[in-house]
Amino acid sequence: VEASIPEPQRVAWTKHQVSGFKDTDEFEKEVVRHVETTLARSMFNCDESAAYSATSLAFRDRLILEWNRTQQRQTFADSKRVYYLSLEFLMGRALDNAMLNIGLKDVAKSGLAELGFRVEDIIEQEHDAALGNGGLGRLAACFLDSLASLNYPAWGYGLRYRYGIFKQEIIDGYQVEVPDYWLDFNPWEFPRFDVTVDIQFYGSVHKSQDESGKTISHWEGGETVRAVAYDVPIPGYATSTTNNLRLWSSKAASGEFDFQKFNNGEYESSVADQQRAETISAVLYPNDNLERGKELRLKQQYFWVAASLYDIVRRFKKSRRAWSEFPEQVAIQLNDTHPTLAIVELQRILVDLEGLDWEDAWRIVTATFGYTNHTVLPEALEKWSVGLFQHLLPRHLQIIYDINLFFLQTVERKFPNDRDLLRRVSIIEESQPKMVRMAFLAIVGSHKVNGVAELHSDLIKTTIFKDFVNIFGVDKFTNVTNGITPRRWLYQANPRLSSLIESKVGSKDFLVDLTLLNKIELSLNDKAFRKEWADIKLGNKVRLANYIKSSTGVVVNPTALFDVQVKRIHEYKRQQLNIFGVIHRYLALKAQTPEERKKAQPRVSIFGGKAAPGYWMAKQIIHLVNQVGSVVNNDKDIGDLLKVVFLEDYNVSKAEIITPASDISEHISTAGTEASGTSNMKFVLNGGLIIGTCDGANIEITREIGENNIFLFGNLAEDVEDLRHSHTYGSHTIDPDLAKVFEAIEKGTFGNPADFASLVTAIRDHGDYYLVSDDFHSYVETHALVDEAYKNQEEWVTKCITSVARMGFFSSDRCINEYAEGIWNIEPIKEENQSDGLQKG
Ligand code: GLS
Repeated sequence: VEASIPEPQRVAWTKHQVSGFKDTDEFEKEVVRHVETTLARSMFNCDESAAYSATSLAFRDRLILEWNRTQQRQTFADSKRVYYLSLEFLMGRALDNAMLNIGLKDVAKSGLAELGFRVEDIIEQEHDAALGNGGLGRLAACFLDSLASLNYPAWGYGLRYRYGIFKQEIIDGYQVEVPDYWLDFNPWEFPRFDVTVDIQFYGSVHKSQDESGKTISHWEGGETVRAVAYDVPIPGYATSTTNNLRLWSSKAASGEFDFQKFNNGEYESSVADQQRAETISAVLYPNDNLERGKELRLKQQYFWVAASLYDIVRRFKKSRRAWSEFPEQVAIQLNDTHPTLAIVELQRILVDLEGLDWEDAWRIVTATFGYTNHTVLPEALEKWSVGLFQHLLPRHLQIIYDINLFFLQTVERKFPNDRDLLRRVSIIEESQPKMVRMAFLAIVGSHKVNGVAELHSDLIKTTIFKDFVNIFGVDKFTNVTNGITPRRWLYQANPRLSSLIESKVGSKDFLVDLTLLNKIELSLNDKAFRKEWADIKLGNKVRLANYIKSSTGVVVNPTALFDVQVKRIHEYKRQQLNIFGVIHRYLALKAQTPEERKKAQPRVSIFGGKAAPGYWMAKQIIHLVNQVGSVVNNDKDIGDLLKVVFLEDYNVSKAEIITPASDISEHISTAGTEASGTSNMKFVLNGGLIIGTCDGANIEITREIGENNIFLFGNLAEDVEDLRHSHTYGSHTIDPDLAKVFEAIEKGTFGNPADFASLVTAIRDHGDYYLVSDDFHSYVETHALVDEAYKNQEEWVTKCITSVARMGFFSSDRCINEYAEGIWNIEPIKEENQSDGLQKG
């Protein structure tokens, strides 16, 4: 490639090669240049927002240089890449992360100080990139950080939503949704107006025959929408590798508007096509663990998948390899079933457009894809009606039918005469209306299927995908326990704890090999270390207390036990169990004499999380938490013994403040329902303990840190079915303490009882599907143990240090290495002369 550029040109280019800033002086020069040119401002009107913009642009310039080099390096290396297809990437803020990953935060700090700004204030200016709902989207973001940090050639593909997850406001105790318009100024994306793909929808299929008599299908779409690429650089930590996240934005393929109509004065309809096209990437569906079957959602899925595959195939074709080598060059991971259409689309490209035989194409397809399942909740498993498919993607429906036919034929050969098995595993559910079962399609079209924690991976093999284990063999199914990136969730979120750990480990290497944390266990009895540890926790709690005061007006005592549950609001996650527990505590305190109360352990119960806008019960839970807060927080008898707060608009940047400040956090889902959970890992890594059920990754956390360092309670997954059955068919007696809580609610202690009736009756009268009553006693008792344990601060700190020391396993680096080896078969590509994971800056 280089040789094709004439010498004089090459000299000119090399002479002017741009290099990024390296020291404070060069950084300041870049900031001032951006303020004065890009932003057209000056020293006299540079506020914090402008300083943020200029700082980000300076860092972005640096990132993009490394991005270019990385892409060149990976192209020259010509080895296998992985493409991570995810409808959600919950990135949060980028500036702090970029500064830390490239090792130039100190440079920025001193440069900004000289220009009159505090780096912390500048970081605060950034709007979160909130293109996700919760754990699934944040996992994708952690994976991108690990992929880059480990130098894997990897791209993320997603949608560039104009509106990310809504902003949550709490008004009179109720959730109100406000649009999140985050694109006003986004320095972290590069529009690629030259990288576009036209995507078709609707239309019809007709067949023709080629010279050899082979039938060829032609799909003529009825609508075309253009996908435009926006690239977001993803810097690895302590490496020059900067990977790409490509997000697609939709616009009208026919240009801005219809000139014909415009000239005729039909102004409104002249822009209608444009608006219709732009609607596709306009909003993120705000549901976590729930699928609604809306046509626009299926359109989003196909739009994104088709654009991404076109891009991937285009890149592959440049190498002029045979199609059979495709799986040696390309691995595609399906983050949940949302991108399952990619399986069908690749088969369509190979058979209809490239002329491969069905079997050859299918071999390539199945060798390329891997599918990660993230939930067993039935309401979250995607199904699309055959009618909708027929209308929107007629050719894809035909291909799905063919995939299903060939699949069922192999099943029939292996298990002759088992009609019920065929019915159970068919990709088409013979219901009214008929439905396409996307998870089954994903399994049939992938070479590996994985769950996200051990229990979850076992459950999918024994319940929802049991038949497929019999059909394909157990080796197709595997586990990759989730992880989190220690760069954001320790180094960035908890800088003081991170540097204390660094002082004991002897370097920052634990940030690239988290198992090195075990070295701090040697300092368990070091008095100064323990004191500093406790001071840091208190400092983080003071910071959160200040935030609680400024955002809710509630004053909390930072020495009280901070009890946190922050995550999406969902009945299966059981925030209702938590708030009923809080009410129980309140009633118990009220019943005590002032003397008795003196012995009580003061607590602050902190809640946060969004409810899907259409999820009535979840909204009731939020309302109840707020109502309980307004009663308890103003009760003179109670004072600091109990405070209850609901933090508005929980998101990634708030998690960075909340997580380091918790003493205990709640991971209390009904056993068997939370596939993994990842905030449990974040809290323990930040020196907080957890109370939890034997569910998801809690189980593996327990195994790593030891049973003495976690507060487990409640029924086991294996007993859930029987318990549910007993509620329906036996006599469902409510736990007596819970009954008293209901009594207080129904007396109007927390406002109009009618507002909370559905929360009570779900448990008392409608089968208590989530086993709140069954687990209540054990939950309350375990909280009493937490209180007792917290009183012995020495022992508490021992538990915290020991737990952190043993959390090495939960790095997303470990997790990504497992995917790379066991599923993708890819190798890292490092810059020459680059040593292993050592900080450059
Ligand atoms: C989820 C699960 O509910 C979480 O338990 C899991 O940690 C996460 C990432 O694997 O995926 N599935 C889902 O639909 N939303 C999630 O957060």
